[in-house]
Amino acid sequence: MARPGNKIIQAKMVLLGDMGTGKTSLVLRFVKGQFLDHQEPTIGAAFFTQILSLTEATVKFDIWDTAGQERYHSLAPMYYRGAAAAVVVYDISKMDTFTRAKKWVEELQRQGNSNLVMALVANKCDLEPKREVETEEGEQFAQENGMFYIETSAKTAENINELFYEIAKRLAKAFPSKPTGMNLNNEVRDRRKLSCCLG
Ligand SMILES: Nc1nc2c(ncn2[C@@H]2O[C@H](COP(=O)(O)OP(=O)(O)OP(=O)(O)O)[C@@H](O)[C@H]2O)c(=O)[nH]1
Ligand SMILES: [Mg+2]
Repeated sequence: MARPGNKIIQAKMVLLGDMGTGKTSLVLRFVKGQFLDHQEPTIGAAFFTQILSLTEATVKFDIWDTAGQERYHSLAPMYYRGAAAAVVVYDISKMDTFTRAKKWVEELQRQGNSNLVMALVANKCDLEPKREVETEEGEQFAQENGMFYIETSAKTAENINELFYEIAKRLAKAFPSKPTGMNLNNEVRDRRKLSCCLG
């Protein structure tokens, strides 16, 4: 629950990345605390919600988990348009998924939302013996593109909460804490702020 005076931010978040990189698994770990060894490929996209309470704000995430298969690529703009945060995922054990992640970042940048909070997620870090993408490569690409970099495992839950907390913190920072609306409850007021700022 939000404390009095604590701002509420409703934020659209999108997950992008090659098929099988673990997008759905990351979201299911965060939202439901579960992991499936045989997660079905996503068809089109899936929608989830989750609330995170920080000291400075309560963030309500509307999460669009897109399908990585190439045939769904053309749907992606529907999901990243108007997003406040984008999570681009690759699998550390497959170099081609890192190549695909770079393409998603380029596509997001062509959309020109400079306020977008972007995370580069190197998932499946439990597969260290099969690693094909070195930490430094991911870190460097993230740094060059104004993203934050994090290594996760949906399987072991490593860094999953950290990923979403970091995004929430960055979103909270991006929104001014002084209320501007009149006679509105926090939620309506902050929704207005978001719709004006995030398009
Ligand atoms: N070892 C390991 N396997 C994982 C991890 N995350 C996901 N997987 C497995 O990788 C496979 C694909 O995971 P999904 O979450 O379906 O991947 P996705 O990115 O949503 O795939 P699409 O929906 O097709 O785009 C599943 O069998 C998962 O169990 C992880 O961190 N470690
Ligand atoms: Mg999926």
